[in-house]
Amino acid sequence: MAAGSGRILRYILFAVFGTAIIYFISTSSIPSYAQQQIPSTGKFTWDRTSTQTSDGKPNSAHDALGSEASSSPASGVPAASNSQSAAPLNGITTTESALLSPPAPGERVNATFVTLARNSDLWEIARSIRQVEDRFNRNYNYDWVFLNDKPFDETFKKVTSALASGKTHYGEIPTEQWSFPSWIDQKKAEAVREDMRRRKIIYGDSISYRHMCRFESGFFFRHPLMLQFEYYWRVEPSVELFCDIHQDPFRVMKDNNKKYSFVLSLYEYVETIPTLWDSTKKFMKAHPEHLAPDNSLAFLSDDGGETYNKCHFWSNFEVGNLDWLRSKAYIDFFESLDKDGGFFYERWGDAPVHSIAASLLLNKSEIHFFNEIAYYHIPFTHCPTGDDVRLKLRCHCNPADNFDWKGYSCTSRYFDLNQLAKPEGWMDQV
Ligand SMILES: Nc1nc2c(ncn2[C@@H]2O[C@H](COP(=O)(O)OP(=O)(O)O)[C@@H](O)[C@H]2O)c(=O)[nH]1
Ligand SMILES: *[C@@H]1O[C@H](CO)[C@@H](O)[C@H](O)[C@H]1NC(C)=O
Ligand SMILES: *[C@@H]1O[C@H](CO)[C@@H](O)[C@H](O)[C@H]1NC(C)=O
Ligand SMILES: [Mg+2]
Repeated sequence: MAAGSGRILRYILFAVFGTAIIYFISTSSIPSYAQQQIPSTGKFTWDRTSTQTSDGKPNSAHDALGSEASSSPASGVPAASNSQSAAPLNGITTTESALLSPPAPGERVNATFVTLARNSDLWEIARSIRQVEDRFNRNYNYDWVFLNDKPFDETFKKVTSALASGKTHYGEIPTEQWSFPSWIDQKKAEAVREDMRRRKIIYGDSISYRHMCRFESGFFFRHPLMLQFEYYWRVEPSVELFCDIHQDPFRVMKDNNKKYSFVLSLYEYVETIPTLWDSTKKFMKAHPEHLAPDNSLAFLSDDGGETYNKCHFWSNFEVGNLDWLRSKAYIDFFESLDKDGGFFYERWGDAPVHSIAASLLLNKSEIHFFNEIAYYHIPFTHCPTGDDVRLKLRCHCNPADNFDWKGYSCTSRYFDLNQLAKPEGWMDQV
């Protein structure tokens, strides 16, 4: 007994002492410049930022399809509840983030980040948002659209709104865009999944992965929340950015008339798309009017279009033009593929679908490679070739990890096809 209460006493003393130390550290470590910046009105800088994040433009489109018109808990009252809950934490106040990281000059493009995610992806997408913000968006404050086949929960909205510097929007996906179309034979689709499960094909037995790929192929750009934008940048959970981004990628796209862009390219896993090229050829025959005169067919095929070489741009990173995806050419392509059923009878990914579309429907000059955006999505890294670039942009990727010039990348092909000079030093990385 005596020994037990002695231990309890020690715990209490330790806790009190520890709390005192933490209090001392937290109060004494506020830099003096930060204290000077605390507005005397008692308003904190995050009151302003959370006002921005509470919801998107009050637009009737937000109410459609169960998308959350107001991301703040007090629905319909923009600017309200988020800031109230953000009471100053025990003497820790935000420094004036706008002063530390002032808005970049120049006009913003009509653009947004877009993320498809589940509530359970919260902490993985939080990492991605933080990196995108630190490396770029904290000076640009572009909006961020989150889409989900289920309603986002309050925690997801609270955390992501706090991390994003622009307005955040949360939307639900209509059921018909996340389910089997009427013409799909469910028994046949089930047999395919069972077969792919036995053959251990990645995501081969997953229904939700197929809905995801179909949604990213044909619907995300038509969601009501996306209609108000012209350009998008897709961000997935657990991606990394290794360099500062000094040039607004949306601006690069717009000013140079680019419609689609990539940082990594590779060969697709053929088991997932055995008949995708047959469907593509059918489309090309039916719609020759949609093929761009100066297209990149040679990126996709080594024999003038007879067979597909499996090259595709990796679509977990994309900066692209939404109006192009909403064009008749793209929609006709998607609908033609969708009717053929390969999203369910095989496991067509949105990466080859977007890539084939970009290569056939766009002129070569409309597809852009962002060398200066250093990026990682498991298991591949794009680390910019060129020592100068990496130092100037304060990159922290290891150039030896760069995938661009390795044998399984298609990026060399893209350079050759477009007669672009490869960055100096590429030969050392082959
Ligand atoms: N809402 C929702 N998002 C999903 C689902 N499955 C995947 N995603 C999202 O779709 C994207 C691709 O999924 P991911 O698991 O990263 O696939 P991978 O990159 O091909 O391995 C990510 O942004 C995921 O958060 C799902 O069932 N529901
Ligand atoms: C942004 O682009 C969308 C789609 O093209 C368009 O409908 C909208 O009017 C544009 N908004 C502004 C402010 O230009
Ligand atoms: C591609 O370029 C040609 C001229 O070479 C032009 O007529 C055509 O409109 C362009 N197509 C697209 C999709 O931009
Ligand atoms: Mg992913």
